[in-house]
Amino acid sequence: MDATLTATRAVSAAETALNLDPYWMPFTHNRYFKKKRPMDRLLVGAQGAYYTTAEGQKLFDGLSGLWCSGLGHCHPKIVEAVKRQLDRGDYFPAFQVANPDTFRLAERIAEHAPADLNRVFFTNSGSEAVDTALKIAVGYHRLRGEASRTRIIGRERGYHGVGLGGISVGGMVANRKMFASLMVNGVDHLPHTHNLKEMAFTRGQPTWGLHLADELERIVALHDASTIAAVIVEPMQGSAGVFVPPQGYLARLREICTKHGILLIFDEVITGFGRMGEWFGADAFGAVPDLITFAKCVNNGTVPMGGVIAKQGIYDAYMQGPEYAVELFHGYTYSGHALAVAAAHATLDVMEAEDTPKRYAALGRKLEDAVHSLKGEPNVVDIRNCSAAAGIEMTSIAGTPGLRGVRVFEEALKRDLLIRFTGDTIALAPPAIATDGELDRLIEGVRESIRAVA
Ligand code: PXG
Repeated sequence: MDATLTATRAVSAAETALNLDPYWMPFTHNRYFKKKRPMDRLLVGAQGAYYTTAEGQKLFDGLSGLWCSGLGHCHPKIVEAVKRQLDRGDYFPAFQVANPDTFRLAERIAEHAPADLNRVFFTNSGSEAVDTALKIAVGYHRLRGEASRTRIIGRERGYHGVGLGGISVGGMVANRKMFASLMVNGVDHLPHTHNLKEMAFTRGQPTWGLHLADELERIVALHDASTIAAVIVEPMQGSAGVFVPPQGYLARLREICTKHGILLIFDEVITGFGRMGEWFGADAFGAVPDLITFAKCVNNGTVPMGGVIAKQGIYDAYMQGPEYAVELFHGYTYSGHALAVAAAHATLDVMEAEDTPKRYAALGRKLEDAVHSLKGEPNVVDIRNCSAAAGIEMTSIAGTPGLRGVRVFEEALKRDLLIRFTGDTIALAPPAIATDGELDRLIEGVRESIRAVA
């Protein structure tokens, strides 16, 4: 027997006795998982575009981790950079001192960011990035003598992480309804832009829906611009199931925000760092926000990292009062953690050398054709795609919303595919390194899985 096989079996035996009870799994059906003990869902290895399960099964990574590992897992250059960093230093405090590599990373991120978004604040997650951006926006207006601008406008079906700010401006009911008493005051929401009747099976950006950006004018008229600090949207709504912005929609939001002195925040936690075929969704969709939040692909998901990129004018507004005093009372113990910074430098090295955004664009063109070939499969009511991301929406099994999603997910696992489902919608976001053959297998596996649950 070969050595790898022996090792795999040994791991598997240990996992069989695993106590599943103490770990409260995030965004997971805990009871179902623990009752079922799915060995094909215990992941023990990650290399390139594949995971290895406790049973030794190889699973293709259909969502690039959770949208974060676009260059493939354990990229040798990133692994090497993190290991090298550990030889030099593990942790440096972020308050009042800093590691020079953090300054260098901010400079590199600013170079890739659109227009004059050139001041970078580091966090450890997308949720923290969102809360940070909201605070920066509200503080900015106050510092400029417009303290009445405190409202934030989000969007229905938006996902901005799980911080209290993020769920307040977010628009996913399940994430909000339990925590109403904790929500930030003074939030309103734009309507979401998805409409099955008008745009089902659209390739790329829908032509219908631009008028929904004008709803912002209505909201501004209702509350008065003098009370509104910022609008926050994902350029492409990822978590809700890949909702692609209608043509011209984001540029129209930009126009309205500018007209009323409202800051525009693009939450680019998913769209940042290449997936949209450009470095940022702002570039891909032709609209420049005032603040960008990022996380995930900034360092290929290797070490937690997120952040906010601000226009210089926003940063400058904070630079007042005595010079010895702190300007922004905000930051995290692990802001700009040395290992995350090292991983990010290596990630940017790879992305710059290989022009990763272009690879995503090329992958996206193939994904478009491939995923739309699923039209006509049982229960499929919509297929959406946007560069290297796609959503396949299915009807619910009567009376049990979300169950079809679970079942298709499980069928896909049997076919060596780890895909993502949200409700009864499948999301696909293969890594930039996915080959044509892998893309074909992904789509054919999804097709078989959908049929198996028909
Ligand atoms: N903003 C956006 C736009 C996101 O997509 C967050 C903020 C929060 O990031 P953190 O790092 O705090 O999780 C996200 C996260 C999915 C999926 O399956 C999406 C996310 C996370 C996990 C799963 O679509 N997005």
